[in-house]
Amino acid sequence: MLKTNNQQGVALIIALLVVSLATVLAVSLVNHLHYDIRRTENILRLDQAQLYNVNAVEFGILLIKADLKVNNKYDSLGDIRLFNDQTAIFPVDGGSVSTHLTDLQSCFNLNNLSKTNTELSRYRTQYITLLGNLGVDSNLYTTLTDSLIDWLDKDNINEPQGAEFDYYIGLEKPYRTANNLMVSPSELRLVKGYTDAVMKLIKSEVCVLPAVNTGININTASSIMLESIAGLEGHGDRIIKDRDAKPDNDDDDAPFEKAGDFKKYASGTLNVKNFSDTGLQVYSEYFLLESRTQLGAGDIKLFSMIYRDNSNAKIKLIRQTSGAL
Ligand SMILES: [Ca+2]
Ligand SMILES: [Ca+2]
Ligand SMILES: [Ca+2]
Repeated sequence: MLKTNNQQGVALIIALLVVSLATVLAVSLVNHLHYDIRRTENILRLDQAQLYNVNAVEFGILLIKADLKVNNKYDSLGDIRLFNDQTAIFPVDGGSVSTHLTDLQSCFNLNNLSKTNTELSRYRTQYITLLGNLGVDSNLYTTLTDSLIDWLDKDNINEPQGAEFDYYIGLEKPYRTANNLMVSPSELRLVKGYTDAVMKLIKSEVCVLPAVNTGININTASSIMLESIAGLEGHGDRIIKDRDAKPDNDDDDAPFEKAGDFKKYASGTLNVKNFSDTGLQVYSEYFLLESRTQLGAGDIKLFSMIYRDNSNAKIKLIRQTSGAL
């Protein structure tokens, strides 16, 4: 009798174990199912967001094209603002899509310091003035300029205060010089002398375009950038007041619309002697279009560098990244 009771007890424990195991399995299966549903949902959301982003870029490109073909033949900060106002935020089902345009010819193109640039010496002088305007220590001017020229030039021969292969290969974590045009301004951090402190001072005014000898748009350049141009020292704020189309000044209160208008203005209104407008222009051909889609938990950003040929409004998508450009 005792033996039978024991057997019944063991059978009951086994039955309970089986039920518990089955419950654990069932819960685990349900969890997996929930997880799979969530994952599929996220993948679908992400695909949807990516499609919205592609459309946002297409829409942005259409507006950039229309600005030249329909709106005007020059580019001012007013044009950029108008673009950004028009494309601020579009509500979509479950989220929003937005685009933001930046002019890439208001900044100093680091690739202009390439030795393939016939205007190198002028850009070298402008770069040094710009470093000074941005508050960089004057003891660093030559090192920062020479090492950048060495980074871009094909040879392995040092500029007087530059750096080539032998310098970089001796570092704790060695690497080679690019000896080529830069692809991204973040590459500058690899070049001798470009410390965090220097980068912080200059990053807002420098950029990297996939070409050399690209001009500066005097309708969009900052006061600091304008004052780095030979002859315009001390005139930055005045130029900004005169081009902004706000009635706060009597002189030429509108963006400069044609090549030559600025030269007349600098020589006449600003009274700059022997002013040269080489490398200055009233339009832009390189733009950065940032598109963003927020959908549920998904937040997708796309940075597109866009080239718009000023002669025929043809558009070329130069580079696209999901991080910073
Ligand atoms: Ca325009
Ligand atoms: Ca080199
Ligand atoms: Ca060199």
